[in-house]
Amino acid sequence: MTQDIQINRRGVIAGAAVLSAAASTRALARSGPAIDDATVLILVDVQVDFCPGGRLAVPAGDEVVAVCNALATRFGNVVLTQDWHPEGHSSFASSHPGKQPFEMVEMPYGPQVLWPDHCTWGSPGAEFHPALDVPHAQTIIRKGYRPEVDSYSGFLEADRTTPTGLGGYLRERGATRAVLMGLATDFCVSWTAQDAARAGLETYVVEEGCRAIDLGGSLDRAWAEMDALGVRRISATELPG
Ligand code: VGL
Ligand code: ZN
Repeated sequence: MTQDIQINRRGVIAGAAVLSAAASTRALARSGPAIDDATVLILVDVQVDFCPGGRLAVPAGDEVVAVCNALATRFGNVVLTQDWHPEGHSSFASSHPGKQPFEMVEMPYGPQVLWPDHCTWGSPGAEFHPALDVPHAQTIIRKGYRPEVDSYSGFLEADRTTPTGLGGYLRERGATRAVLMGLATDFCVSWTAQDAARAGLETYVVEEGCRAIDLGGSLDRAWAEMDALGVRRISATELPG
């Protein structure tokens, strides 16, 4: 008898847990963004050099491609960003004698991580991943093309004053909402998402559509900084089908 009651109770508790999981999935689904004419999907730096085998490979970076392809079909407005550096760019360790990739240097605009050479314009590594399939993307914003300044953000270069034009483009297009994913979560996705929020866009980052470099705690820091600016971290399941 006692045993039965326990079993029943467990069953009830298990049932309640299933119900509340379903309810919270529905609640999460409601918290996701609408996808309408004022919503833009920004796919950040889904490029060969950021994928396994590339020159600045993000672990499992290529796994974002399928997520991008699947979600992009639901968006009428898609913008791609493309990291696009000249040879000898100042963000490359090879431009700083005695420095190694992933060391820091002080630039006139502030601290800068030094990277392996990557995404040099015209090189195969600068191309979008060959499996990225978003023919309906409307705009490609290139960034990091000035030799002396890096640009993680698709909106503002690392001097934090020079615009790429994306903010003006989205304003003119009437965008009020941005959904982001791509590479790398803790650098170009985070900086672009933060600037989108600062530009007044309601901003969402789709977590499973991103992969991180994670240098010295940079991933946790990036999520905290995005959170502080009101960027919403969501799962693809929260997007309307
Ligand atoms: C990126 C480091 C250097 C990125 C670009 O796309 O996250 N990271 N350049
Ligand atoms: Zn770069």
